[in-house]
Amino acid sequence: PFLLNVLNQPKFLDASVDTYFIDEHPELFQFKPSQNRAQKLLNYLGEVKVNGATTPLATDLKPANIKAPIPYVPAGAKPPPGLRDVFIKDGPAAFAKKVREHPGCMITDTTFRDAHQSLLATRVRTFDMAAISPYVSQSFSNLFSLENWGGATFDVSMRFLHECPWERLRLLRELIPNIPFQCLLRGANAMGYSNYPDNVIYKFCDLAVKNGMDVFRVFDSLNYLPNLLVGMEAVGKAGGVVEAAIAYTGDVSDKSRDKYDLKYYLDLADQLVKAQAHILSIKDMAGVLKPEAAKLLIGALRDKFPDIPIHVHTHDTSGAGVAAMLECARAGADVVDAAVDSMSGMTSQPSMGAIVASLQGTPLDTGLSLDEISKYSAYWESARQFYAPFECATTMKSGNADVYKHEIPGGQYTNLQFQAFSLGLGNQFDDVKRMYREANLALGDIIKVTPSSKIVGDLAQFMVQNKLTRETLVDRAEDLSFPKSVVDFMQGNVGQPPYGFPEPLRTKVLRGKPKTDGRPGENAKPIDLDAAKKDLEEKHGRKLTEEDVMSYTMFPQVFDDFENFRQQYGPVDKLPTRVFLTGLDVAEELDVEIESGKTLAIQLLAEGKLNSRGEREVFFDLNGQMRSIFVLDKE
Ligand code: 3PY
Ligand code: ZN
Repeated sequence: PFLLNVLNQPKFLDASVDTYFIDEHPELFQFKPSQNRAQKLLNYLGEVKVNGATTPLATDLKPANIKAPIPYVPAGAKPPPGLRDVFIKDGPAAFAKKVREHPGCMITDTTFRDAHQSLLATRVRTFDMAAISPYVSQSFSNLFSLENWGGATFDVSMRFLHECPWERLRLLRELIPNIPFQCLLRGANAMGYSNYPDNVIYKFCDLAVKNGMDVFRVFDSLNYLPNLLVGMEAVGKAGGVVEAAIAYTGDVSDKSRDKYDLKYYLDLADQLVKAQAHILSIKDMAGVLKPEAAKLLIGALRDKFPDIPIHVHTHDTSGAGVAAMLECARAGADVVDAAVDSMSGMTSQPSMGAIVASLQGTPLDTGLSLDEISKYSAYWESARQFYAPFECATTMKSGNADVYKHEIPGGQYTNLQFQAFSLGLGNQFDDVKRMYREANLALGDIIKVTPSSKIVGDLAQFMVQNKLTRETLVDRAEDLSFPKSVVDFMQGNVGQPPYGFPEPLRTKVLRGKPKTDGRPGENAKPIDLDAAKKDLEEKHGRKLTEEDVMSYTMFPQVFDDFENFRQQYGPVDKLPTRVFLTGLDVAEELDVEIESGKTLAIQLLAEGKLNSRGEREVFFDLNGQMRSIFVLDKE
């Protein structure tokens, strides 16, 4: 911009300044053609037309060519006040107090995060969330929170959707100012799959709050307290609501089980409450908290901790999710998780409509309206069809109470089932589930949630491949080449499991390799984030934000690929989902609002024949003008 201003100076134009410097440096005028966003989007649409989806589609199913019905919201309507107003005005402690004093049972809506992580491979795009957000803000102001960030959404949004998770957060915040936002924080792993230096966790939480996040559900995949504390402290320091989560496994209603009994949960809860949690959460990631167990566990927690709000998360894998959440509410939980009806059930959360209807007119009434839920559900019933290529329902037809045996988390279950089917082993999925149980027991019966669930999954697969049983695994352990995740776990790099490591398996796997007995990230060197920013800007040749640096720090390769992609193809997140996934049909017209008040009118006119360079010319009408681009045909 500086040079261009110089070139426009009258003195320069009438040649009254000395231009030798410019004459001697012709390279200053070799500008990289600055491609505008419209041109970049045409590149994208051309690429998808010629070479197909840029994000791998999991099945042959096509996204539906329909419109999702958005309920009417008067333009400029001010959203009703919600709980977020309390948080903003009076801070997290007052917020928690208000929640505890509320007489009814409150709901967290997981539709924007865990529901699609569990049903649609985490593929729901900002575009479809934003479209319904004004309605959510108007009609669901009584929610405790809207879970819309964290877990797998952070890396999947960059990796497969080519969109920025921070932009998602900011846009939703703008559209929904009144309802608290909730994210899932993997303790010392933040949004990732292994631990980061503490300064990264602190900076991440600080930025998340600044971008609009409110409630952080902090968990650790082994319930390892030191890992949990890092996340909790980082959230607290950032000014967010610290929701400390205990991952639930086993069955407290089964007296014959000696691990993960009531005492285990009460002791851990005690430590979390002492560590300044604002809210206590039970995170039943597999959906194994039976109604009877829910009554026992939540009842005992309520008795022991009368002042702290209790929030329960579950999955409906067995089909008992609604029943379990009702028991939780009756036993004194302040908040339970649900997904809107059309995005609920099976490995997702239980149905919001069912829970709301069941509590209606009772002292635990949620304050949500069934009519509004019905419209919200109709929207997602349609919008879900854009994601048909990722639909878990292609292989999963119903709930299944096997989950009480294998304890596979909701998000992982659909992944494993999908893998089994795509390898042609669909009919052996039962074996995979049985082996998952065996692998878990071989590892000492651990808590299974990201990333410990992957360790168990990797070992299960390894046992199937090598035709091992739990006994032969231990017998032959010294000669086997174990998956890296299993070795890592045995080294203590994930944390310490509550009941210790399995012996003699650990010694046989490690064969003298070093072990960590404390917190794995304790001695990790801080990352110099300012230096990282400079390097990253140099690498990508443009100014980047602190948020970009954070994305890069947690997912270097994923961020680099994403950054290159957005430089080449522009704001693809502004395209409707069907078009994003499978492109335009010939003659189809599309309006793309690339920013407020700036809309591109695009029509695909034709796709040319293959030329001698192996390219095809794709013709568009852009805002009334013909444009064409050449795309290399990769087939
Ligand atoms: C995640 O870590 O992504 C989870 O959803 C755990 O349940
Ligand atoms: Zn979950």
